[in-house]
Amino acid sequence: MASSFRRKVSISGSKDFLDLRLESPMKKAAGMLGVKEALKHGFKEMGVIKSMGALLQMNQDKGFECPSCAWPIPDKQSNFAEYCENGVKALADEATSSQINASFFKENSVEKLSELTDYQLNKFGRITEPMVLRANSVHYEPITWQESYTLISEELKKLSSPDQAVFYTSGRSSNEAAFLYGMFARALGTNNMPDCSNMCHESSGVALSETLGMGKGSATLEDFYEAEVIIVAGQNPGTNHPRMLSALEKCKENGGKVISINPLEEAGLVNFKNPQNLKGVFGPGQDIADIHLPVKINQDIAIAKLLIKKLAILDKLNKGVFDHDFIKKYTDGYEALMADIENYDEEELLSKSGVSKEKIEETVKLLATNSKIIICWAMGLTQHKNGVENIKEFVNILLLKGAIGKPNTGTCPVRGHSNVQGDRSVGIMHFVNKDLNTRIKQHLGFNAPTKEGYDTVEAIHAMHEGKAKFFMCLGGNFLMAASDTQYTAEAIEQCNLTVQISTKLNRTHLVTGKTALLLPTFGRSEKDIKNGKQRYVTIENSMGRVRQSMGILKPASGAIKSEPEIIAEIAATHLTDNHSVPWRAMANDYELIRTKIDQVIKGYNNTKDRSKGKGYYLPHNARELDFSMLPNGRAQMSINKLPSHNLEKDEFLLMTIRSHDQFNTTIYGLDDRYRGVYNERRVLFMNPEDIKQQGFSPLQIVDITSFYDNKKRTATNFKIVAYKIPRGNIAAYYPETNIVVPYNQYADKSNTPISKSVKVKISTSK
Ligand SMILES: Nc1nc2c(c(=O)[nH]1)N[C@H]1C(S)=C(S)[C@@H](COP(=O)(O)OP(=O)(O)OC[C@H]3O[C@@H](n4cnc5c(=O)[nH]c(N)nc54)[C@H](O)[C@@H]3O)O[C@H]1N2
Ligand SMILES: Nc1nc2c(c(=O)[nH]1)N[C@H]1C(S)=C(S)[C@@H](COP(=O)(O)OP(=O)(O)OC[C@H]3O[C@@H](n4cnc5c(=O)[nH]c(N)nc54)[C@H](O)[C@@H]3O)O[C@H]1N2
Ligand SMILES: [Mo]
Repeated sequence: MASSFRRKVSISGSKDFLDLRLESPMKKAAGMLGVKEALKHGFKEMGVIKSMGALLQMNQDKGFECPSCAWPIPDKQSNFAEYCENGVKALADEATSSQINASFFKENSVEKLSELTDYQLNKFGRITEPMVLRANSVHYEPITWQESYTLISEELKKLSSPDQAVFYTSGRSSNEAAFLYGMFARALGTNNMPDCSNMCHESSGVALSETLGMGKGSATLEDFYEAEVIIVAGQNPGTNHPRMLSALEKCKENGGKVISINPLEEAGLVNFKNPQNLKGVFGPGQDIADIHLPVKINQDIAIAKLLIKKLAILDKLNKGVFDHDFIKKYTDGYEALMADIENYDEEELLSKSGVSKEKIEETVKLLATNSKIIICWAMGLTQHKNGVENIKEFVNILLLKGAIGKPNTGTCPVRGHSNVQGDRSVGIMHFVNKDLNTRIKQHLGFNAPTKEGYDTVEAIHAMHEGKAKFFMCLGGNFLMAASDTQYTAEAIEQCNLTVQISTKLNRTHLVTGKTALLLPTFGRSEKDIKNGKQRYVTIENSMGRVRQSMGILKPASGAIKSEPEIIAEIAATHLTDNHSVPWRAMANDYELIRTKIDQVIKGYNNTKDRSKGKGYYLPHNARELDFSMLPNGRAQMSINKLPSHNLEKDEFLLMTIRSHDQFNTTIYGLDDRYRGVYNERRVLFMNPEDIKQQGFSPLQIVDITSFYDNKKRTATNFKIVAYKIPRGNIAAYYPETNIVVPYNQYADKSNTPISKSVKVKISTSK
């Protein structure tokens, strides 16, 4: 599909089918097969020597943090191999020996490249020199670093207000890079800082802030081991956070129980063969989920309400189910919640949830008799219109049980990108924090803007309307990550200049503003040497622990620069050396950046020393049972409504999910091994009864269409795969399906796109 700009670039690439092969979905995750797959991938991309060298240093105290997910390494680390199959794939993808340079771009126009799939684009390998796409050209050509900084500054000077500039951040950047980047945007005068978490855990951030006072999870990894019940809702750890399975396994070995709430029976939650111990390699593996609740898409609130209702009845009969001392001492809203739950009918909740009565009873029993409870979740809860309320309802359960701020309890929004939490902590956010602005004035010497900026959906809208003209991205693949690919492409193409600080080629480099810059940077695994000294950066994991990361591999090219260096040079060029922030000095010496982070960012303290080894935990109010920042100084129970979708007979709820062979928009391979899908991504998972009822047949080729605001949005060419998924629900991979997610449909309060519950119809492809 061509976009409206004069460059004829495709927003989807080829939709030709490959040779799809189907097998039964796997019950077991990882084990030796996982290790074999990982090494195969690593050796192919990086070569044997480089792979082994790098793997020995990944997630170790003196090495680098895995660039894949944000799951923490154990506080008391025992495994010499603290990585997983998908971590190895992420490393191999970054440390690949494939490369592209000026002659590649001379041969290949952006128009031609855009006809390829995202998988093919990523396969070209690392970008090795700065490139520019001039206004009337379809070929990138080389540009010097200094010329690119000047070009950026010239464009910034042309803006009539700093608010015409937008600065996006993906979650793989270090704290040091993100801090400089956020402070540069503010020094320029704008809070337009959308970031990937707007599309991800923003709903968690809002829900947790409103109920518990801070937008981060409270459980630590150590809490997992002796928890009595762990609920995993809307998350696929076997693929997306494989090392989490080791923690769940440990909990089970200590007698804990795991409950999975998911429309799909994901491998890993069913059975896990831990490749890091002998039992897992040679034995039968551990069954992880004791209870699987196959919820219908977006009916988690129905389950949570049903659980609360049944627990409340038991509590009345036999005191001790709820923690009344805790409720009295620390919470607000108990009576209102109990009154509201009376309005719901058990049978109705049960039928909405799609889960059997027996399984609900089993779950109620576990929750009634245990109090060390942790609730984990990811995109299956956040990416809905009611994403914030989904999470608040589960927080209600924890508060009723007094399962907050005590050992082996708490909230666990499992973060995606390896440093997405750190980026937010050190100042990447679109809203205004008065305290932060005061400290910026005090320690960095400038007045930070006081007007709220654009988040992701607002930024797209502003660009589309021509209100934003300059768009810079610190990593990521904005076009493919955002919803409504066609609309987002049109938005980006409205810009005068788009700037991408990136490691590898992706579609956002091809669908660009009038002029585009491609600035190549180091990956996490690469050595960052300045004046003969090897430097490290810091990362914050999903549980709020800050730790050092030092790359060990030779950089992909001598012509690429570190992220802090690129940002500092842009800032110094534009704001000049007279600015109150010593940009260049900070990029020369990261200790200077860390000192400023300690001064400006609350909770960061003596990071230089404390980030060594296992690192240090940032303070968390809920861990201390301090709710003084909330109304009445108490944690807030909340009243949340049931969602309603009113589906017609031929309408389905679509969830857009990840395969086992991708990291977000980076497609490593074409298999989804655990779900039994090989060599094809354009598949649509559908219940066999629905296939029959709609008059389709398995492997038939169909289009998926959504109808919102009187507009049809269609993703074409998907093969139907019969799959165990609730009736009325379908699933297909992201980002191929983003085209049907409307830009203006997102969660209340958090603006997270509704990527897990898009109302669609299915039709035979023409
Ligand atoms: N290998 C690998 N690791 C990754 C990533 C990756 O792409 N690849 N991405 C990283 C990022 S940025 C993130 S945010 C995380 C994402 O991690 P996940 O959130 O696990 O990723 P998704 O594939 O989006 O899966 C969502 C899960 O929610 C379920 N689900 C969908 N709708 C509902 C619902 O309404 N209710 C419930 N209960 N469940 C539902 C789906 O069946 C699926 O199992 O992973 C991170 N780690
Ligand atoms: N429909 C649908 N849409 C979704 C989702 C969904 O589940 N469904 N999930 C959403 C979620 S949870 C997220 S987090 C977003 C992800 O959105 P993004 O974070 O924007 O996307 P990624 O695919 O992670 O970005 C990959 C690109 O980052 C660059 N890169 C990789 N490593 C580095 C590095 O170290 N430094 C720099 N500077 N660049 C690097 C590479 O060029 C690579 O092509 O997508 C969201 N979009
Ligand atoms: Mo994410």
